[in-house]
Amino acid sequence: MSENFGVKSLSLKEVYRDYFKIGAAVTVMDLEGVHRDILLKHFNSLTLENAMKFENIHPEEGRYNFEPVDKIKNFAIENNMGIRGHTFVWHNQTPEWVFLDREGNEAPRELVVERLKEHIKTVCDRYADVVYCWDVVNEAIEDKTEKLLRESKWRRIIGDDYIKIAFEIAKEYARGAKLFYNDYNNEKPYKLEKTYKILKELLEVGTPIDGIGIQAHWNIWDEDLISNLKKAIETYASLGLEVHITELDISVFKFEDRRMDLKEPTDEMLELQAKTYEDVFKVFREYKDIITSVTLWGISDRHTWKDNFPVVGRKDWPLLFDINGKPKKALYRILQF
Ligand code: HXH
Repeated sequence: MSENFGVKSLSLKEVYRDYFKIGAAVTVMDLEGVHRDILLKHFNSLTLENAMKFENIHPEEGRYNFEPVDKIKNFAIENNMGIRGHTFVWHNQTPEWVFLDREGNEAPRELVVERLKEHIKTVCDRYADVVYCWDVVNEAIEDKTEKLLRESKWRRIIGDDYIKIAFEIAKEYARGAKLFYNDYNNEKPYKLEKTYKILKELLEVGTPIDGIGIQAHWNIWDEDLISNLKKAIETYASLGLEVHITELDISVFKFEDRRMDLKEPTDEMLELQAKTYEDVFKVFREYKDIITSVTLWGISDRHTWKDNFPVVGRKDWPLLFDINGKPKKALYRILQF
């Protein structure tokens, strides 16, 4: 009898029912075929991998593209799922028009704030019945230099208080959905320290932030991961914040590794990956009073944004299901504990 006997029938969302929501990042294509079946069996939360980003949902002034978002919303409602809204203010995937006036010069502060308000109001109103939290600001913290805040058009035009302003606008229109600040590497000491500082200051001046999203784009070779993660969760909890794991995937490559020769992951990699998933989910369960949602950044290894990042054209295998949608070792390890 295989060691997986019995575990095959288990469902992630059922196994974790008393812990936290289990989410996946999706495109409309994922609502069909094998991915649909996986979503229905294992997940109770969805994030739109791209469709809600500013450049997709609001490509031109006065024109919104709601169609793919509505499809996913309807699928979520039909199947009792919630949506993690992603994202309003980000330095990437935001169209140029937001920052330009009618003459094509840099727009004044008031115009940019007004546009953000209209955008947040429109999107919040349309999806209020299904969205349980919003990534209000994504990736605002600088990670290359000693500086705290990243340079961006949002910051340059609105000023250093742009984060507070974005949360205040979201608070006004989000109708009770939780408001999150989301970033990557924010469990690593160098960025944890900066993030703690920024969030503490924001909270002290009354910014309505409910939680922090730890993106969790991790890999199987990081020996400090578990200790960093625990420290980060405790640090954020000390500020009274909820924690969401928002974009979990566990690459088989170290970030610096540029190798391009692999046609499939090695057995050693798959075992290390299973162990890493097992270890991080153990931490998630341990902190279930702080962590309220865990989202995988994709469904299966058939397609993942890691296929092109950080090495363009290289395949990666960072998720819980293989390229055919079959469960990997890693899935079984987090279903049985
Ligand atoms: C996320 N960014 C986004 O939140 C999500 O919306 C998107 O779909 C995928 C990933 C992760 C990310 C962050 C930084 C980055 C690339 C991706 O760029 C660098 C990271 C480290 C060092 C240098 C650049």
